[in-house]
Amino acid sequence: MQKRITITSALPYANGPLHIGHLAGVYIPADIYARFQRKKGNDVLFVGGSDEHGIPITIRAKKENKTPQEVVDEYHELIKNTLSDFGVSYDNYSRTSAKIHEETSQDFFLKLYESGKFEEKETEQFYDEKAGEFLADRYIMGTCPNCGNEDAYGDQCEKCGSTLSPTELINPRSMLSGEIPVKKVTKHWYFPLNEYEDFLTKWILEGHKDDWRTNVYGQVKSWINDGLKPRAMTRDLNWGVPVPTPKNPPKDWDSKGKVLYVWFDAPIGYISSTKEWAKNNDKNWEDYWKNPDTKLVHFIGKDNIVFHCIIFPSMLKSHGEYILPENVPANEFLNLENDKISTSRNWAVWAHEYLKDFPDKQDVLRYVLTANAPETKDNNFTWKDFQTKNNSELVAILGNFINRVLVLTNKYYEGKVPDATIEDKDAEEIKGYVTKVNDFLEKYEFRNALAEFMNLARFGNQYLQANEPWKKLDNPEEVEKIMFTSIQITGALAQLMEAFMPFTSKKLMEILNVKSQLWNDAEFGKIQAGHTFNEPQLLFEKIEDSQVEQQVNKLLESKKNNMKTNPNAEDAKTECTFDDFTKIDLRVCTILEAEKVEKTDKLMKLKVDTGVDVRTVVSGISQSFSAEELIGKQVTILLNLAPRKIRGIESQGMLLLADKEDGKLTFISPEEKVENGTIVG
Ligand code: B3M
Ligand code: ZN
Repeated sequence: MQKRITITSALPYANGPLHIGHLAGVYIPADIYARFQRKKGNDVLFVGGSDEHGIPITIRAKKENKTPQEVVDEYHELIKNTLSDFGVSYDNYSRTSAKIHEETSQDFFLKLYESGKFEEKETEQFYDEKAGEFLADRYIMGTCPNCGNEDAYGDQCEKCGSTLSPTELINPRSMLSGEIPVKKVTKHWYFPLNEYEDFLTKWILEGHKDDWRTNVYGQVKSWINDGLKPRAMTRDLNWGVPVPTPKNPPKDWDSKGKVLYVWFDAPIGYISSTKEWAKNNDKNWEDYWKNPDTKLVHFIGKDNIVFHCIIFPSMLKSHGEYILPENVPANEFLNLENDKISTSRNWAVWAHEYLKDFPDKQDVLRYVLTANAPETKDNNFTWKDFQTKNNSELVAILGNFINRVLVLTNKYYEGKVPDATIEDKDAEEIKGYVTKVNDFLEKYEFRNALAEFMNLARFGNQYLQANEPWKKLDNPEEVEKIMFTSIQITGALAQLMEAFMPFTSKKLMEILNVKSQLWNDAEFGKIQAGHTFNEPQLLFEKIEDSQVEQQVNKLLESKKNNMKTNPNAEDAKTECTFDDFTKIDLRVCTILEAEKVEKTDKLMKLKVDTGVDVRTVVSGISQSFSAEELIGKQVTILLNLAPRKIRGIESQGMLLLADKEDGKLTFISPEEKVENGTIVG
């Protein structure tokens, strides 16, 4: 019986590109599940979109000296295209700066407001008098009370991971002006989460203790056991969905300069994305959010569990017309080369850059990120393992088996499937793998499902190796049976592959000249006698050491840059020895005369007293100094630089200069007057 399933994936902040952690944590598993459920013949709606509000956006805007809208416009496109390039098969990918989202989240807010679900509270919030703005938690920095990290944020300490509130910070300071923030009274609308503890206990702790992942269940349990508190669902910010004014507002209503808390509006983004899709496809969006027969599944990372399992469901419950998620299969985090992926430290494999370096290898990354998925604990991605999984699994097991079957079918039967039958035991074996893959996918266990898919390929290799058709050519019937069986395994692999590696599955189906089949099709994966294949092609190719080295070096470059205290500093040159250093002769000298070199815009001809002699030096300093101000300056000269002709003038030596931030030059000079000829060393 067909089911209706609404599948959502966390809305990535449109403040930067996606990296492999996003793909592994959320988007690949969500897409595998959506493709699988479509293949099961279910009515699937798979929606996503960009999360375009919130502090991460405004921080990026400030950093890049852009408006928040400019930031989200840039990254929304990049993210949307990247997800599409990786085959993430959304029915709709929207954005929370869209009008339909503003309307949907404002309507949701007003429904709760008008049914008296909010508590209005005046509180003191940190306010930056210099910037004239209230400060969101993330805009306040200070010392973490738990670990002493002086750059902890008002909502979280990234060093020790503790969740903080601004009042807990020691020596709080504003990220906008650096000033010490003051406390100022402001009113906000609070959602009384504490009133939903019983509902959440019954719905999750009792109702989902067996089918929700332990990492999710455990986090929800500890949140509930710690006691839930009312949470402000509005903020004093100038970027976000404006707090709507009710039809008959109270006299003292004042929502000026206030917006919806990003975690109030963002999950509603799933609903607005659904409405946008429904409008474009002449569907009824409420079937996917309000019909109790619809199954709702949220794909997220572990840092979003509280919002998707406690806050958003309580909002939906409070609203009263919505269904609740049946499961929230949150992944843990993926590390990169044994270090936490970090945007700020550029310690990441950016998804769009991967596609530039490995064009047409989307499925290799989909495969590796699924095989290594951090489903129950943090896991690690290394480029060496990426190469190994590609070469020794995709090429050597899956690709090798399929290629042998195609080549032998071509060789023995000119690409035509022989008229034979498969033994029951072998048909059962294939069916067994199909069932295992199905059952694991139904339980959101994507790693195990992929492993069983690969076990079917292993079974194929073992079957061919054990039956060696190439040694039984004197028994054509036996060879026909062996090849027919191997072809059925290949047909099943092509169908099973679709959810995990859609690009390769499409390519293989073209070679096999078959169509995508529904999972419960009695002929699932079967290829009939007499069917003709198209020309075989290799499905995978080896990844060379040099390709891996290139990627590892990219990361090492990042690591080196991360150590730089000044990101603009040039990399250090190769090491020199002390002997090398003793070869150069640096001296203090005094400029006696200076004149611009005719018909040049930078050169000055200088007469300098080096203590050893008086000599001429040509230097490109006339855009930084006037001739007058140079006279009498004590500067440093590289005395024993071989003389060279510059615009016809012999220049003997080189003055030491440094670039200033304004692009002008400054001399390297002794702090006090010293004798000309003094050695610098
Ligand atoms: N924008 C992504 C994050 O926390 C956040 C998800 C919203 S899902 C409604 O990284
Ligand atoms: Zn800390």
